[in-house]
Amino acid sequence: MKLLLATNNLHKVEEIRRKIARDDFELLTLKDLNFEIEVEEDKDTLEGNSLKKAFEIFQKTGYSTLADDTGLFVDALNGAPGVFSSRYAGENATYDDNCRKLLSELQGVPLEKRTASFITVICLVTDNNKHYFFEGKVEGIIKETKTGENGFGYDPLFIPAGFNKTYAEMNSEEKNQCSHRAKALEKFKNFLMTSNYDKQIS
Ligand code: ITT
Repeated sequence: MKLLLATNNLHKVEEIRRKIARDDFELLTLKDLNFEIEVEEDKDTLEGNSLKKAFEIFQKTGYSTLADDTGLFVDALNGAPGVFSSRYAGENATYDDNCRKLLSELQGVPLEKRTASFITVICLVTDNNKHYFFEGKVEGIIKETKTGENGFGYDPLFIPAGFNKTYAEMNSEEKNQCSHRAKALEKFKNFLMTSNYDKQIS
């Protein structure tokens, strides 16, 4: 059974692999296939972008494909950066550029008003007419300074509710137990188990 991960983000690959790796399951990456493709994320929802990524890559490769689209939705910024999380500070922005921009937009906003949600939508495409969505959401707050070295993206700024440290202060196992992506992947795993769908993925 083979499943292709439609992402160029190696941090995501690592988190997904840790969460759903199984002996009977071969997880392929675009890198494994020497496949270089950047799907334009021009939809205005996470669902739209995850479907677009999974569908385009399914069509090009023929493999059942899983794509992840994730956004950080900050309440005090009316949901920004949201679907634009990867290019918040500009087209070629680094993770650090995006974090700085977020901190500057939130300058002067007190901690209790720095509430935010991380949302991941995972889309599975198995043939031309079939796709499935799995969503994971975690609420939390945006810290006033970057803290922690682990993870990627906005991890040094996001403290999930119920914790007193950022994702970047957690080790990979801890983040992978409580994160938005982990929650979406749990739903995906349940779907595979309850639907027997794994027998059909190839
Ligand atoms: P692919 O589209 O190739 O999967 P990407 O990095 O562009 O990779 P997204 O559009 O889903 O992925 O993610 C948007 C941005 O949100 C991403 O660049 C990170 O800055 C941030 N992000 C996503 N998941 C994150 C996580 O688990 N922790 C922290 N930041 C994350």
